[in-house]
Amino acid sequence: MLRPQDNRTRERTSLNGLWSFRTDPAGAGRAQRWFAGRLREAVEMAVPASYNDLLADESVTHFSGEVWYQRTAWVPRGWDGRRIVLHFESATHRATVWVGETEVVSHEGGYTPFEADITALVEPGEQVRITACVDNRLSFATIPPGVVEDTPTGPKQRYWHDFFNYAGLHRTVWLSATPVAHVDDVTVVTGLDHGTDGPTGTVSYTVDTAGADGLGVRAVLTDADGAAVGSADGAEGTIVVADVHPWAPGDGYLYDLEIQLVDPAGDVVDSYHQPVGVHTVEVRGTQFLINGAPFHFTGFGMHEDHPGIGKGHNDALLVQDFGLLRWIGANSLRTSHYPYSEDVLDHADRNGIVVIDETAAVGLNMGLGGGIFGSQGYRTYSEDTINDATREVHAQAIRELVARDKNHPSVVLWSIANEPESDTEGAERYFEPLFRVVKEADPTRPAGFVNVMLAPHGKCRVSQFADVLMLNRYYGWYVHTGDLEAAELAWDAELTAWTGEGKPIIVTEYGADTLPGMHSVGSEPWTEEYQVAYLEMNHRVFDRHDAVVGEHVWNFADFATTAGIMRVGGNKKGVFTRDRRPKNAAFALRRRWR
Ligand code: GCB
Repeated sequence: MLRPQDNRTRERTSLNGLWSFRTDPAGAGRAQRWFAGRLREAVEMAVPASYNDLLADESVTHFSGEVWYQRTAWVPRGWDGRRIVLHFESATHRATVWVGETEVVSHEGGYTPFEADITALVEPGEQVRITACVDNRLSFATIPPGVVEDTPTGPKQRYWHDFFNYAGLHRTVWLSATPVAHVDDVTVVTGLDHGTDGPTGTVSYTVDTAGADGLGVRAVLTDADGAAVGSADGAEGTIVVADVHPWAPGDGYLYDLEIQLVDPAGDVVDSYHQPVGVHTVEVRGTQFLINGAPFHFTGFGMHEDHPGIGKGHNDALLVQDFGLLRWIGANSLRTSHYPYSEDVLDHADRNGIVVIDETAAVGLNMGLGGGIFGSQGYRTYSEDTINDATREVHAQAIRELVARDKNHPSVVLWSIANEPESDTEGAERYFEPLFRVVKEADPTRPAGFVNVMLAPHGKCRVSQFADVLMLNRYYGWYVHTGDLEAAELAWDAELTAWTGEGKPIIVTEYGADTLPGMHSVGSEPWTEEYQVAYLEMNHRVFDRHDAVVGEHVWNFADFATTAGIMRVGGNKKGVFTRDRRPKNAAFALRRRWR
């Protein structure tokens, strides 16, 4: 599946804006065929946005179940004879879509795109009714997992991850047109040879087409100024780029690879433009190499989270967040804990920000938090909880993530899960096949998962499968709280043990909750001074170990969570507040990273 785009053979029109919306507490909408006509008793809802915080209505904020979105759209008159596609960049966590009265697609998973060919159902120049039923419920058959428990006050959604279960249509919905004979997919792999006369690049591509009998494929590469660089014919090929300008951290240089479908007369029937960053990624010993040079990750685990819009994508806020990343000297981010909007990845590509790309497999750990983040009394891996069916859904989530993001030069490492239970036999059995899935989907990039403190070195049974060790550690916060000296000793000892694995280590989370404006001359948790001292302690530990090739503070900004006694107005480990004002720690990090 390719993201819709405008070019000489394709058009797209955004369906963002105000849709009709209503919750369906009784779950009656499907049986009553709410898609078959105008959505009754509806209010207006913004797309893209989470619906939770926009209506000042608790029953919507904490709604669990199906909600309905509907709008009409004019199909452009010029689209006669074209293949017309309805494309959702995401619907959290699953959706069924109707065009008129016809069900056209269902999709599981809240953070990857899906689409339907609706050519047969629409008439160019006429209006069409689009209805989407979006379900936010999590179960043991979803990624992330959750459970809806029956309680005396009704069913309640519980889950094991530490961020609010925002839901809705978070990203753009497109109506798009392509030629009937079309480019269906493109995969690009690049190479670099550091010769004595300057670097030479290779751009290898594979193209899938549909309805294209009798047509040929041509690939044309141009540089950022539009100058021709090279071309190749055939559905697979390699273009050599002499004196290449590599894509590198901090230098988001992109070439344009135009994939053309050409008829025997040489006319272009379909075209797709794929941005290409020529670079290489490699793990060698304890080093993480980008373009053959050791790379040290500085930056954050982030969230798609803003006041009002929740997990809705917004370009202005994207630019603001990346402005702050640049200001503070961050060269990278992790898409904790789900695939982010494709606009984020495009922006990272263009701005040379390196990305660790994560699936939504978070909270596969029922022992974590002692029930603080969710429900107690479950075993993580069992027939009734995380089981073979969950693993199938997880495998599909990995495949969809790689399929969507494989061509982004910013993506250098796949994270297939965050903090799963990883110290048990069940964990080993669960994860081994998933590492095969990610390697099969992308043999070119390293892959790993994010290890939790409860599965330290010597106990973790999953890190054996990972190319890179990603560790989340809270020495000085969740353990040795307020005692940074003891924390430093313990952390250093654990890290020393991990370095024996001979793999690169990225500390993917370290952080301390901090109330902005709270100060102390002593070593007092929750103060701005403590956050700074905590980070400095961590940095002393990292700097003693060459195998530590990355430091991602948790979190970039404060973010919304579910209610709990551990959270005061959400998670406060942000270096910036939720409205992006710096805490003292931001200046300390800026000094270190710049
Ligand atoms: C973690 C999780 C993250 C939490 C964080 C915390 O280990 O990966 O999702 O928000 O800890 O602040 O407790």
